[in-house]
Amino acid sequence: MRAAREAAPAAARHAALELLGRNWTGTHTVPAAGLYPHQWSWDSAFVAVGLRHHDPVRAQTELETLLAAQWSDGRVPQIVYDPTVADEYSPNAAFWGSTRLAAARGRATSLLVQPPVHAWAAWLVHTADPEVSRRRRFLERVHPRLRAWHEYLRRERDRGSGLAAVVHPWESGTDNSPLWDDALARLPERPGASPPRPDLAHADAAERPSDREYGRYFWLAEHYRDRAGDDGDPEPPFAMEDPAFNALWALSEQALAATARELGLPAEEHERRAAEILAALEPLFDPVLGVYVARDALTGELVRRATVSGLVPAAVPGAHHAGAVVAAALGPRFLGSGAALVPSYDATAPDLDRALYWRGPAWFNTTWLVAGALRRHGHHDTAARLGETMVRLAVGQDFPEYVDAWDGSPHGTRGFSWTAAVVLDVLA
Ligand code: 2M8
Repeated sequence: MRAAREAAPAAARHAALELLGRNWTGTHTVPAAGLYPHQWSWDSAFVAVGLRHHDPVRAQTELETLLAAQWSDGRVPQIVYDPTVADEYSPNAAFWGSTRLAAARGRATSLLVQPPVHAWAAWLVHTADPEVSRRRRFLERVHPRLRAWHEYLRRERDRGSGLAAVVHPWESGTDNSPLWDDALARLPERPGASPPRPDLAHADAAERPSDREYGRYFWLAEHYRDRAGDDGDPEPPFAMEDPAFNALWALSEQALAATARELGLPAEEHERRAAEILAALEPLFDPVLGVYVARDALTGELVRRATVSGLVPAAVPGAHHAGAVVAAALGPRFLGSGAALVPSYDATAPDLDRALYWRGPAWFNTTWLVAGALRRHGHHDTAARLGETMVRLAVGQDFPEYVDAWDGSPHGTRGFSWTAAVVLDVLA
């Protein structure tokens, strides 16, 4: 009996490691073969966090590979294109043309960014095996790059509020979140043919953003590309302050403080910056919804919708309204709706879609972040239940990209790397 109980986690671990092994290219892990065949920024950070328990050197390499593609202005690109992979993802490297830009230092990358989880991931990777980390001088090597990345955000993306704005929905990582609907509706429809959609060969169209959304994504991407990714545009067409992006930035500043202490460098600057980001997040707290919401940096308007992004600040030590957010996570809009995992969007919203990407389904990385927040606030049983459910739904269904939050049925692509990484962390 005892052996049978122990065999299940071992088998789950084995399956997760096996998948991550298949998605490993020798230098980095692809989010999923087929749908996402290159290196993605925040995916790699989650992969490193899961992998650190089993292969700390590979976890370090994952982050080092990504950071090697950092631009001279400090940005860490959303996608690092693998030149050996056939042209099956859109937009492709040629679309962005980064290799013609001096700042990209010859690398084929997207011009956009993704949530700044890397300093936090690097710190977690270090703590999993400090000896091997010190021997490889891992933190010494990544620290200057991580600092430059945060400098980029502060210098180029803070429009005066103390928060970093995303200039494209892809930068939030929650591409078609309802938080972006109104801002996207202001953009022109893209004229001409609809953009290429190779993603639809790998996932059901009903579970991916629509052609209309893709038209606007491409319009925005072209706009940014035609300015060579210059953030100096006084009137950008899209600039949104996302609660999860900024909460994760604060968490990463806290991790940079810990990293600086480990390296014998001054840490106060990072502690102060983390506190400043948390303070700047305060106006985004919505007392009625009990969650943080997004703000349109162009109009100053709050987008009063409850999404999983608005729960993420509760995962950051020192977040001011963490208690209220935890209550909201347990309430009818999220887990109190009877959901097995944390839905990406308000369960009481009339436009919730249980199968559509970031408009309802549960994702493993965000559920894991919320589970961490629940544990931090004493809800150990609920956090443990979420962990068990994540392992069961991931391993039993070939590591889906996302699932129906209520019945657990799989959606999106399968063999998805961060789903496996989260499983490894839950089982560690
Ligand atoms: C999804 O986003 C990409 C664009 O970056 C796409 O839809 O093609 C998002 O879920 C994002 O958070 C994730 O990093 C990426 C790769 O897994 O896929």
